[in-house]
Amino acid sequence: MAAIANASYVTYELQGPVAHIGLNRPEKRNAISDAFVEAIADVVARAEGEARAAVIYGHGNHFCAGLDLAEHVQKTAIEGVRGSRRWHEVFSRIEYGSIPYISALHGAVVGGGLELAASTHIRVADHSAFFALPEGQRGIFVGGGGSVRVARLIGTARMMDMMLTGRVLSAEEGERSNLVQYVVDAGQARQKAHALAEAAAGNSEISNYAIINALPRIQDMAKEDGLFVESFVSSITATSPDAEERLRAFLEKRVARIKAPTQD
Ligand code: 1HE
Repeated sequence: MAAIANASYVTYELQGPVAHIGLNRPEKRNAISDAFVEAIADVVARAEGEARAAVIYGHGNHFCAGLDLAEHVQKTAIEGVRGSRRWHEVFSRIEYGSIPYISALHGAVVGGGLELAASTHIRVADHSAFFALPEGQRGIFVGGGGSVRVARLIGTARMMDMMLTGRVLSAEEGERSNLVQYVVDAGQARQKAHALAEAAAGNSEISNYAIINALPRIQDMAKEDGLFVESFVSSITATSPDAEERLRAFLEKRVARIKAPTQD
């Protein structure tokens, strides 16, 4: 039977153009059950309809402990396959949606939690964050897209090390491994993710759509195919009225120039 979404597993709040999606099962370290996946699907659909960007974060001391092992222990093979395919569907809606998702990571970002984070477009970790793929120790395998998304982020060699040996990466190691793009002080990840989401929300919608949907697909293409597709995406994006107005705004000096980064 299909799981029914339970709204209390996820909090949702719109802050200006940015939807804040909070994983909300802290007593089980935000472990993701079937009903929890449906709750994520519901809020993602809502965010797509009304927000220009979204932040995903965890309530409590951890981002997410991954798959609900208590529920998983009783599954048959076909139930496991269906469950995994549903995770793929929901996480693909995030990865190939029309708004950017920024994950704000703290505490455990483990197994399916790391797979969820890998489906977002930018990852911000605070210093408390740690990353692990304990599937090997649990006698299972990644099933939420990790073999595709995590492997593309950090490379198969690093992922194999994590899965075979149980290696746990710190926030800094995560940044060095290309798993996260920002590391901030403890407790600051959501705030930083919000600032990044607001910045992305200010872009042209069609540019964001192209960035989110074309970049990962082009990465999977042969070089010449990627270059060909890039020309079309580039041309279609540039012919939007929004692009014309933004280009004119630059030429007429109505918008700020790019500035060199300041040290913070
Ligand atoms: C859980 C889960 C879970 C916690 N499923 N119930 N994921 C893992 O192998 C990670 C397993 N969890 C942990 O290693 C730790 O719980 C944490 C490092 C995340 C947090 O430690 P801690 O000391 O803060 O919490 P805790 O005491 O271990 O857990 C609190 C409760 O949450 C406890 O339940 P309680 O009834 O005894 O209070 C735990 O049993 C429960 N809990 N994590 C179910 N994951 C699509 S395929 C993806 C495959 C995977 O994700 S594999 C990785 C699974």
